[in-house]
Amino acid sequence: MKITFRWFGKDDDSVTLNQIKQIPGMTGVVSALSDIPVGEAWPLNRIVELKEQITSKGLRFEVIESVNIHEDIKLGLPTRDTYIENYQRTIRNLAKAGIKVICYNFMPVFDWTRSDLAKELADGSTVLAYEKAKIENIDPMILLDQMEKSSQGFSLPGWERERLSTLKQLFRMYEGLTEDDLFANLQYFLEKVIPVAEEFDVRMAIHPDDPPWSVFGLPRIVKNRNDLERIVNMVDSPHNGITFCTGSLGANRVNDLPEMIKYFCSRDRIPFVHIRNIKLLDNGDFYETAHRSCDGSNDLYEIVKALYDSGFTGYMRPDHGRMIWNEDARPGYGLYDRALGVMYLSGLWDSLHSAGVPVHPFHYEHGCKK
Ligand code: DNO
Ligand code: MN
Repeated sequence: MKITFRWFGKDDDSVTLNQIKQIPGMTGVVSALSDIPVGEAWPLNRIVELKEQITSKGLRFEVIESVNIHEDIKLGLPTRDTYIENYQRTIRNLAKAGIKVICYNFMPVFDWTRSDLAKELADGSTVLAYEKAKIENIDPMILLDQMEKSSQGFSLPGWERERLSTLKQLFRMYEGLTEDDLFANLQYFLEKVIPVAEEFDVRMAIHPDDPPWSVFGLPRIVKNRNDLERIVNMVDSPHNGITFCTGSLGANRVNDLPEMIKYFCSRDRIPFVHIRNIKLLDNGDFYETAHRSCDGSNDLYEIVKALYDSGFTGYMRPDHGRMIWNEDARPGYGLYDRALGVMYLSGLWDSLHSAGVPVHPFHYEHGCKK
């Protein structure tokens, strides 16, 4: 398991590479060129420039999160072919710069969704939270009309006022698009990009939907074992893989995370893992917690053990952390609690190792045992 840390770049992150480097066991950072508009090809010189910033601190840069997918690809519009060609160019350029894994997601319109970015826990820390009632009673078109009439935005990521007209248009375009249509559009994309990923030996790794159910009436197709199985079978190649995000998939109780890890690792489809814990409530709401198994509903010991027993050699990053010790950082992405998460996760890993659980032979440098 290679321990990594997400970094949003020197202008967009309060956490520095010097700080990240001091976390024990840290091998590298996961980053992206977030200023390049979605759909455009990433220029090689920009990738190399970012890589040099990172490697000059003695950290590796082998995972991208994310190269986002243009909505026209998700919608299956005729213009998708140009955007797919750009994506192929990006894959080639990333490979030339030594990138091994590209994380992406296929969620229409929004990335992750929460109702609260700073829910206060009993110890005074704050966390991201999802209250079903707050999200699921919203009719997006009514909300957008209200936003248009007032000068207010809606205080969730993705709902910024500047995006108002795009959002209206996008919601209209997704009307009538079913889950099967979205699966077909993902398949079309994968059939074009996986051969390039194979040729350049880059692993594509789809991130699950967060939360793993439909929000605002939009279709979502990366929610559970069946969805993931369908996706990895669309193009049967280890280069068509998964970012196994325990916090996203764990919000659906039906998902048996250790079992899914063992299964998808046995097919060598997990090059990258996000590990975090969440507390699930009986009504389906959840909030994020510290990483320990006893703090939330995910059994992180069983999750790490499943990875360990699968001979996992891929990349792992702690996912969101709580905001603690008065840190002022991007919600979910402070230094302190994610660093504590790293220590817990590596403690679990090391304890398995010293208990003598056999290490399996690895057939792939950046994935799971075959
Ligand atoms: C949340 C993250 C996601 C993830 C993207 C991957 O913080 O896990 O935003 O980066 O969905 O494309
Ligand atoms: Mn994640």
